[in-house]
Amino acid sequence: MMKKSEFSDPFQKVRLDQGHSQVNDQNDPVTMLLRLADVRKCAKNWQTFTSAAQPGRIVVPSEVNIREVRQIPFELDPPLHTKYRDLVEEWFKRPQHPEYEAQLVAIVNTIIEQALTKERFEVVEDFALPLQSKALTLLLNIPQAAADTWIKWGVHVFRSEETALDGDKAAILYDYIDEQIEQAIATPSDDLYTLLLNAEVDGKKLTKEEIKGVMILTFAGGRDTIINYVTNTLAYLAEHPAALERLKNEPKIAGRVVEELVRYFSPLTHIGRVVTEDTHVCEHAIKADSRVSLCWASANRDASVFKEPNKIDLDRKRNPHVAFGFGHHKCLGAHHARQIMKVLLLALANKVRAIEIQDAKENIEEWGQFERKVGFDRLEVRFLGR
Ligand code: EMZ
Repeated sequence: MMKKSEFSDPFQKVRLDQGHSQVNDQNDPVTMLLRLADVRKCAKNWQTFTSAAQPGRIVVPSEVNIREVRQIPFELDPPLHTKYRDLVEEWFKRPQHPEYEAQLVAIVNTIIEQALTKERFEVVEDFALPLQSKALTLLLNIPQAAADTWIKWGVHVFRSEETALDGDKAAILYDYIDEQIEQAIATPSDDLYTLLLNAEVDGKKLTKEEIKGVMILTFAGGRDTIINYVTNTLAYLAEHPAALERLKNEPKIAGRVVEELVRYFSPLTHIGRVVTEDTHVCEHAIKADSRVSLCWASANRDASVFKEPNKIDLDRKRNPHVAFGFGHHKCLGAHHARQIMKVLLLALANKVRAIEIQDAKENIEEWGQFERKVGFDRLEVRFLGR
């Protein structure tokens, strides 16, 4: 039987044979690019593979029917992309500061200690979601109590249990952000909203719509991805208690372990681009105005780059994965995500001796012919303390 923490690679054969695959998405088909070299090449070539398409169209599944706001800097190309990104680049590096890390350690320790008092608990709702939400208050630099509201929204901002794309649900986030922007105008502080309100591009203040675009991305981009990462990590440690021991005895390997786990789990399967002119990828013709996707999850199992790609190797040295994307659009939240992951691994290793999986329901995405496990809808576990 396959282990709960095993994530097989559904793309392997097609990646080798063809390198690409067609998938329908709401009648706006997508050519998935599956090899690491191609994914990188296209990620760099924004002239031919644009992110500045109709808002929502570079996301797979497409969000064009549920939103009009452009997410910034995600849905822009250089040179404009660079100007907006520069406004927030330093802010998004704050997670590397020791004070930020210390605050994160406190959040994570509290959540683990609470979990240790329970007979069993459900990881997605009762561990990963609160962890992600509370950590996000640090990134925004606002009081931790704000997380209570966000936790009520559930795992994904644009998707719900009932529908893959849920406009009503998105409206909750949109209204919330509108309100927060008004509040920051009335009462400036040292949070991300105020930073954006004071920021200028080409000598002009950002519009409220642009600020909203940055904030939506901040809320949506690091939500289900972090939650998947956290949940999958707990499943992995449950089935590999030796890894917990090793992290306890050799905390300095934590950074490397984070990279290997994120490569293996690839919490975000792919991101799209819209093709601006007729072109070719792996000898395959792609028409102007059609969509491609850069399949990070497939690229991260490319055997021409990663030795034994389907194995989690805590000592992997060469690991040029693209789980956080590649090139000028590479994940802005990656410093925050990596810090969460590292802190989580070390805190678990210090406090938890073993994790028992009681019950699990896998979350399987369907992309045309591919079925990809991305995480869990539900994971019931028990922590055994040290
Ligand atoms: C978009 C995307 C960004 C999209 C880096 O990924 O994350 C998805 O979860 C959202 O649905 O709108 O923000």
